[in-house]
Amino acid sequence: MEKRLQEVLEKRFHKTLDTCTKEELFHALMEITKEATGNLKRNEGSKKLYYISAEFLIGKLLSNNLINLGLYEETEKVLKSHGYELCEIEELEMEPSLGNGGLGRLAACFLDSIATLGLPGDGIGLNYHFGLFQQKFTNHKQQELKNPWITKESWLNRQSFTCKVPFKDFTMDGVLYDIDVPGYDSGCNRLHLFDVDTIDESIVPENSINFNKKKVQENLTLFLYPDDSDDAGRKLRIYQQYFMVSCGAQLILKEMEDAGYDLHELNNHAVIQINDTHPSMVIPELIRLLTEEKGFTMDEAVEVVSKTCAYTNHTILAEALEKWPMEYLEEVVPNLVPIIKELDERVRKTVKDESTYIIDAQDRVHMAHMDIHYGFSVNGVAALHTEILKNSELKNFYDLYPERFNNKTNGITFRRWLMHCNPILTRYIESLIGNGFKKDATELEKLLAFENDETVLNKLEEIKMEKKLEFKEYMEETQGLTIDEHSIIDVQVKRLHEYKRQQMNALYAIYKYLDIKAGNKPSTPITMIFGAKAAPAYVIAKDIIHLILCLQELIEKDPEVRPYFRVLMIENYNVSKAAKVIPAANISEQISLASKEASGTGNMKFMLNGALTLGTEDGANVEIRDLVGEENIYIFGRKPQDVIDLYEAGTYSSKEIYEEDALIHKLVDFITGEELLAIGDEESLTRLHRELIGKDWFMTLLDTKEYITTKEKVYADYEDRKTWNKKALINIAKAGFFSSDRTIAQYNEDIWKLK
Ligand code: Z15
Repeated sequence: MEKRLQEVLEKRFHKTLDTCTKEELFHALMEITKEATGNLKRNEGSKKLYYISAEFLIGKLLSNNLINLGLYEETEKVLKSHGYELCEIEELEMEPSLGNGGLGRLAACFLDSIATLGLPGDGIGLNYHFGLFQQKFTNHKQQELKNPWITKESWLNRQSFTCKVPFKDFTMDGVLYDIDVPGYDSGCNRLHLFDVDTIDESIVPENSINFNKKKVQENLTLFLYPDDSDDAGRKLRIYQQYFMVSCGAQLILKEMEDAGYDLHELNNHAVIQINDTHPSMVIPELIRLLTEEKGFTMDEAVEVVSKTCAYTNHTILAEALEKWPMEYLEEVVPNLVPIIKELDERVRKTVKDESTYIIDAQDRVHMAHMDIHYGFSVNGVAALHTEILKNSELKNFYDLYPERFNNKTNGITFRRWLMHCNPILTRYIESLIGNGFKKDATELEKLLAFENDETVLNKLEEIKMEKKLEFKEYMEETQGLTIDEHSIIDVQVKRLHEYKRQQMNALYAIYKYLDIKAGNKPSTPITMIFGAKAAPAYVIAKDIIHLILCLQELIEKDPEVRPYFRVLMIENYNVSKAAKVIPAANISEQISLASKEASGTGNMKFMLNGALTLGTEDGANVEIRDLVGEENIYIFGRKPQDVIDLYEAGTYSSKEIYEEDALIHKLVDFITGEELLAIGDEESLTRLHRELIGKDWFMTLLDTKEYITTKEKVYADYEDRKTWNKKALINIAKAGFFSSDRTIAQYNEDIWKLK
């Protein structure tokens, strides 16, 4: 590595390792890493997976690629011997922001695991130039800026493949950029990102994310839609989706023909995993291409496509299940309209249950319905979620096709979420149980042998302290906030959404603030950390951010409270920041309204890094509890079935709780009390106050009391550090199940059947 680095630095900059700048070093490292990845053998086989997704939240790639190539430690040593830290060089890379949250990050973890398991499988998506917006805080509010992440030199490699995508009034030329995806000690796959050459970045002004929505040729791949689990219902989104699936379908058919396969046997050589409904139009598009260009009859095309496509559902939130008005499709993708109508007709001929039709009585096209009728597999993303799909949300489909339904509990790649973000913990684990866990995550269970070993437990606590100090330094540099490393670090980082109930955590903060004001000082100081982006059009979500930032200001300025209790918000929470805060956390907040969080994946990252979960019986929290046992997790709140029944009955009234419970009344009213009004915006705080009392669709007040008592218990338990450390060790030891290597092995075993 040293020799290669010197060569590249000399050739490109006429510099050496001792004279170059950090930027030059970064560019040399990127070049070497790209070259090494390009030299890897491609994963191959007679059948190939295409993971098609509107989002791939890959994060920075330099360190992760070095890890997967087995070059990380050597590189670190070489840099150190010349006075550099690899982690400083890493900071110079721009973070690709090609995803919103869980769904996009899951796709990125999956690519890593697919490559690592040696399976031939590529990603297909879009190359958004500004990706997801960048978040800034001004006047205690979220401000959105564009995020130009693509630099002159990047991981993107332009390919010669091109294709034509026919819209109603014009045709667009798709061009392809690939990013290599090296597996950990394995072969390599690719992420295919489609783009158009006519994009005009200059139509977006410097300080905003506004642009002319009508100029599709110029704006198609400028931005990722910033809605997470709720839909803006914009035509531009249909343009993006159709562009993605048409390019993807054309690439797939070309690869199949180039390999010499008979397209009538497409399903024997390709499998397409549809990530949520955003890429669902790949089904009618493939049928269109096969019938119009490849001489297939409609029957033949429908049959082979149905045997090739599989659908993953990631949510039960009604607003996230895409339903496009037929009128929109007619205006944007008229070519698909007759095919979608034909697919609907075929359902109507054989199925009685009208609730499963693709086109409903209001002439809207239900994308998920199309996926289920014309795919061979439907999966949920955690055991509880899949049960809810089968028993309530998609019950009518389950009755029709029980054999199509299956569960694939989500996972995370341990390369990024342990080895990269927590090298000291990784090294220590290795010293205890050897390095087998790096290839087989279930070997982490060997740590259980040390659950009563005080030296080991103390060392775990020391490592946590080390990561807190690193995080402290980072927050100081980036936001000028000085964290107390001796405080308990209690973290809720995830997209801002009412169902995730950051507002309930904020009510706890109010409770604690008032409690300290009343003279009850916690024995160990508490630092509550939030990080969250809100969709720009999601008003209440932004109001919740405003509330948290006002609480932060109130407490930071209050010398009576600040030494004991603080509320801090990380600005522009993203993958890189996740990798910094998660290893520093003691408590992982997973407090969604039971039944609403399909899985969650942050919960897995925290447990792997030795934080204890404070959460509801929701998503993968249920499986975490089953693995670690009741005594090593803090579960509270209404149960999923109770919540489902409450919605069914329609009897929940937050107003009643507010009026009958004096404590809750006081906490809610604090939102519009004089302290916060002196800091924040009256309109915003009043709107949130009104929402909590008058609507509270995600039942915050239902669980607030139990949340407060459980959290008090968690903080009290932290005082017994030995027992706490033992719980942390058990969490790490049991995290192996949540490796995405396991998830991907199951997808392959049950759905893809590659090799
Ligand atoms: C998203 O991030 C998720 C679901 C969606 O339907 C959309 Cl549009 C975005 C998340 C789920 O909310 C989360 O529970 C899950 O862990 C994640 O997908 C990955 O499956």
